[in-house]
Amino acid sequence: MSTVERHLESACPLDCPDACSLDVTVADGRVIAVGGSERNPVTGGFICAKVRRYPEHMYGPSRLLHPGVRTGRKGAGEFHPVSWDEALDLVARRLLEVRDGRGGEGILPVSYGGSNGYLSQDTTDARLFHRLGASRLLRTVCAAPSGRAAMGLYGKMPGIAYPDYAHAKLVVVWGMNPSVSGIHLVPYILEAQRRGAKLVVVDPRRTRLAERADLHLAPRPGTDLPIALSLIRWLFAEGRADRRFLAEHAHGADELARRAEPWTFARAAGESGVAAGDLERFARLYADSSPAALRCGWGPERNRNGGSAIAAILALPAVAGKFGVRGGGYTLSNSGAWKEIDGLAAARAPEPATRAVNMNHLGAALAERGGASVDLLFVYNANPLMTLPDQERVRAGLEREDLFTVVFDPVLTDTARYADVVLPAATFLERTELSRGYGAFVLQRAEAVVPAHGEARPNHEVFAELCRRTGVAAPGDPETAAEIESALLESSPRGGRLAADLSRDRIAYLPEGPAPVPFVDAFPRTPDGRIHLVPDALDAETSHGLYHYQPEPSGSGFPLALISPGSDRTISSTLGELHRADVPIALHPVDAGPRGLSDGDRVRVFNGIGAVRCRVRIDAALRPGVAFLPKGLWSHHTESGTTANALAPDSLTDLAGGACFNDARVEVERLGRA
Ligand SMILES: Nc1nc2c(c(=O)[nH]1)N[C@H]1C(S)=C(S)[C@@H](COP(=O)(O)OP(=O)(O)OC[C@H]3O[C@@H](n4cnc5c(=O)[nH]c(N)nc54)[C@H](O)[C@@H]3O)O[C@H]1N2
Ligand SMILES: Nc1nc2c(c(=O)[nH]1)N[C@H]1C(S)=C(S)[C@@H](COP(=O)(O)OP(=O)(O)OC[C@H]3O[C@@H](n4cnc5c(=O)[nH]c(N)nc54)[C@H](O)[C@@H]3O)O[C@H]1N2
Ligand code: SF4
Ligand SMILES: [Mo]
Repeated sequence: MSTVERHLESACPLDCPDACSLDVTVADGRVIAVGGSERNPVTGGFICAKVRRYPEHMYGPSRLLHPGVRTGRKGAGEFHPVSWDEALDLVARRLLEVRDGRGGEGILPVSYGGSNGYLSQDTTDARLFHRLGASRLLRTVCAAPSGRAAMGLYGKMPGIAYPDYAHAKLVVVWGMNPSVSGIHLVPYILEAQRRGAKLVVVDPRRTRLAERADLHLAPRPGTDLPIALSLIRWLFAEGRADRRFLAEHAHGADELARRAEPWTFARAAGESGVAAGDLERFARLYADSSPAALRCGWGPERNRNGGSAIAAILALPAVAGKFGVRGGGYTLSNSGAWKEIDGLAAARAPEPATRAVNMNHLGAALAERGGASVDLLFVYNANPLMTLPDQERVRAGLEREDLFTVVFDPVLTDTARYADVVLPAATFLERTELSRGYGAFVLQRAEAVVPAHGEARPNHEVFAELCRRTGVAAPGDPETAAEIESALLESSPRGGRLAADLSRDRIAYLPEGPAPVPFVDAFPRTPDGRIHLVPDALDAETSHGLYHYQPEPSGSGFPLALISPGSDRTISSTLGELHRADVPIALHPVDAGPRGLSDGDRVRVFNGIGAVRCRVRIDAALRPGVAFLPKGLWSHHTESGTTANALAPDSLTDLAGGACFNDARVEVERLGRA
C-alpha cells in the first residue's frame, strides 16, 4: 500500500522571537517532518534543529495520551488512566472545594510561554481562574525587566526589523546569542558583515558571533549597567550626544547624563573586568557608525541590575542619535508591537483584585501555610520545577501531600511527575492557533494538520469545559476556536483588516508594515510620543532609583558566577525530553586547574541553596570566573536530577520582579568515579 505524503502549512507558536512559517509533511494522519516555508519572509525556508524534531515530541514515549490520576508517590510519575469526564469532574470538584473553603486565592494557576499562541493562553483559562477569584500569577521569569524598561523609555515602540540589519554599518549584539536563540537574525548580520559592517559582541562567553566580531567585550555577568553608562557618559562629555535629536524627541537627557557622570571608562572597567581601552574603542565605533543596529538580548536582564541595565542599553541609540535611518536603533522583544489585540477583553475575563504571586517565588508561595496557603496548583504551558529559581524549594512544595496539583501538558514533564491529575494537551500541529512573532513582525493563523494523538485536547476546549463544570461559564462567552479568534481580532481597531489578511494569506503585519523604520514609520508609543530616558515610574519602582548599580549579589560568598543561558538544544525546557545525553558544566581552564579538574571529571556544584552533580567540560571560550550550565535541562540531564535552577536564588531584579538566574554564585569540587 503506498502512502500519500501531503505538505500542509502551519506556523510555529513556541516562545521564540522568530515565528517561523512551517511546511509540515503528513502521511497516514501523522506528522512525519517539519521544515520552514517561505510565507514568513524571515523564515526563509529553514527552522531550528529543535522544532525539526517535533514529530518525535508528538509520538515519542513521553507523550501523554490519556488523562491520569496519581497512583504512586509524588514525583514518581505513576498514573492510572481515567476518562476525560472523570478527570474534569475531579478537577472541577477540587477547584470548587478550595474556592468555597479556603477561598479562591487558594488556587494558583502557573503558566508561561509554553505555547505563545493567542488561543492557548489568556483566553478560557483566564476566564476560569479570574471568575473563580484565584490568585494571580506575575509572569516574571523572562523579559519582565526588559519589557518594563522598553515600556518606560519607548512605550514598546517596534524595533529594527531583522532584514534591516543587512543595512547597518555597525551591528552590536549585546547579551544575546542569536546562533541558538534567534537564528533568523544571523544571515542578516553576516550579510551586513559582507557589506563591510563592523560587529561588536558583549557577552561573558565567546559565542559563535563573538568569534566573528571585530570587538568582543567579555564582562563579568551583571555589569552591563556600568558599561552602558560609561558609553553614555563619554557621548555627553565628548560632545558626541545628538542634542538636536534629544531636544526634539526625548525627556530626561540631562538627568541621564548626571546619573552617568560617575562612570568613567576606568571605573566601568574596574566593575566589569573589560579593559578601559576596549570600552573607549566601543564608544568611538558606536559614535562614528551609522546606521548602527543594536540587538539587545535577555542576558543583561537576568541579574540584580537587569532593569537598569536594559534601560541604559536602550538609551544609547537615543543619546547617540542613531534613529531615523533604515538599520538604525535597537531591537528587543517586539511583543508589545501587537498590543492592539486585547486577549482578556476578548476572553471576557477581566482581572480580579486578588493576591498576586511572583512566579519567581513559587517555592516560597508553596511553603506558605494557613490563610496564605496554596491548596490547588494548576500548571499549564510551563514546566516550573525545571525553569523557575530555587528548584529545591519548588520541589518541596510539589511534594506537599496536602497540595492538589494539576499538570496539563503534551508530555510527561518533570513537573508533571508530581501531579495528582495529568491532562494531555494537544500540540500546536493538532489544533487551531493564532500567534504573533516578537522578533519577526508577523501575526499568523494555522489550523490543525493532523488529529490530536491519543486523547489530547486543546487548552481552550479544556478550560471552557472547566468553566462549565464549575458553573462560571456565562451565555455568549466565546468558546470555540473560531469564536475566540473572532473575539481576539475584533478587540483590535483594525480587526476586520487583520481577519481578511489572515484568511487570504494566513499572515498579517503591523499597521506600519513588515519593516518599520524607528522614527520614520514608527514612534514611541508613550503617552506623549516622546522617549523618556529617566521615566518617573521606573525611577520610583527601583529602590535606589533607575541606573543605580548593585556591585555583587548580596550574601553569596561563593567564588564562581554560574550563568545559564540557552544552548542549541534547550532554551526553555520544551523538547528537552528528546535529548538523553548528560549535560556538563563548563569551566574556564584557570578555574579548573586549581580545583584539580580535567575534562569529563565528575563534580559537585554547590552553594547555600542547592547542589548539582554532573560532569565538567573545560572551555576556554568562557570568561575566567564564570561557569556555564545551560537552561531548560530536564532531570535526566544530570546525575543528581537537579539543574542550574537549584543554584539560582529567588532574589528579584531591580525592576519588574524579574528572575536573577545569573546571580547564582557557586563552588565546584571534584567527585570520585561514579
Ligand atoms: N529556537 C528557539 N529560539 C528561542 C527560544 C526557543 O525556545 N527556541 N526561546 C526564546 C526565549 S524564551 C528567550 S528568553 C530567548 C533567550 O535568548 P538570549 O537573549 O540569547 O538569552 P540567553 O540565552 O539567556 O543569553 C544570551 C547571552 O547572554 C550572555 N550573558 C549571560 N549573562 C550576561 C550578562 O550579564 N551580560 C551580558 N552582556 N551577557 C550575558 C550569555 O552568555 C548568552 O550568550 O531565546 C528565545 N529564542
Ligand atoms: N536557570 C535558568 N532557568 C531559566 C532561564 C535562565 O536563563 N536560566 N530562563 C528562563 C526563560 S527565558 C524562560 S522563557 C522560561 C521558560 O519556562 P517555561 O515557560 O516553563 O517553558 P518550558 O520549559 O518550555 O515549558 C512549557 C511547557 O508547555 C508545554 N506546552 C506547549 N504547548 C502547550 C499547549 O498548547 N498546551 C499546554 N497545556 N502545554 C503546552 C510544553 O510541553 C512545556 O512542557 O524558563 C526560564 N528558566
Ligand atoms: S526558530 Fe523559533 S519560531 Fe522557528 S521553528 Fe524554531 S522555535 Fe519555532
Ligand atoms: Mo524566555
